[in-house]
Amino acid sequence: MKYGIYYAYWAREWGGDYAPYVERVKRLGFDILEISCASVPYMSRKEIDELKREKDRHDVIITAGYGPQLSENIASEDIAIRDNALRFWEKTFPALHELGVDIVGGGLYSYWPVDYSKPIDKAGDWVRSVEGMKLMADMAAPYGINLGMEVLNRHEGYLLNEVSECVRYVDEVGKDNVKVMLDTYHMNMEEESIEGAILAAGDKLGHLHIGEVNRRLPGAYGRIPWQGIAEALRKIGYNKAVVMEPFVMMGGKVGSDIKIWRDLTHGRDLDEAAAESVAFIRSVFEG
Ligand SMILES: [Mn+2]
Repeated sequence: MKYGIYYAYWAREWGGDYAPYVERVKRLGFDILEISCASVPYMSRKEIDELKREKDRHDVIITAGYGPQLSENIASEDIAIRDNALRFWEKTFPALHELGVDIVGGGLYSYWPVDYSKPIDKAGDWVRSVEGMKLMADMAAPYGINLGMEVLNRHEGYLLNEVSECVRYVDEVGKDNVKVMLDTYHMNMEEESIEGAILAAGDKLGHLHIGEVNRRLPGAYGRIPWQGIAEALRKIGYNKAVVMEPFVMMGGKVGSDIKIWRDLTHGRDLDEAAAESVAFIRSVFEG
């Protein structure tokens, strides 16, 4: 398995310049830097080349995540919004391919954060989402890009809240590059068994996010059953990316979208704590 971290651990705004993170994650002991697709369609030639150069120089793999905006919702009833979603990915996939990205994960099948002040049409959105995802999958396939359908907790999404729904969704889409994606933070809230959810995903699992129940870095201090997860991953023969997605800082759009209303750094230096966490998770998962 390869181990990564989401750049937003250090960020208060989504997107931005990812190149400086490459050397940093390598130095801290990671194999992977996960970036957000937010700024990818707007990256200049120079920015793409610079990020490419950095990841080649430091031998770092890039993966990508995204929470589509309301205006990019592939499940929308509004045809113009669905078209806009496809246009977003039309610009994003070629750039990701240049960066060597082979997995994009997140609530790609809907939008994020969900506006729960409006009525939710889960059945209708499901049908539209499956249809739209078939188009997205065909658009991504020539670039060798897999799409991870991240199962999200009820407060952040309503289409896929538990692994059984995701497996059904992935089966209905029926495209080889559309995969199940799990995150320990969300599983902790919605799954009766975290290990059982991983086993249920089986060979459909295409990407894995890890984090503690309060989105702190994975560690021995928390409540996530890391040893059991390691065993479940071994049982399904998972050999892909394991990316931690910690959020510990207040402030900015990241802080308000993630709802961080207290300092979760516990006074730790961010780099030191991340290096310690990846060493911990490597030792448990590679045990
Ligand atoms: Mn996640």
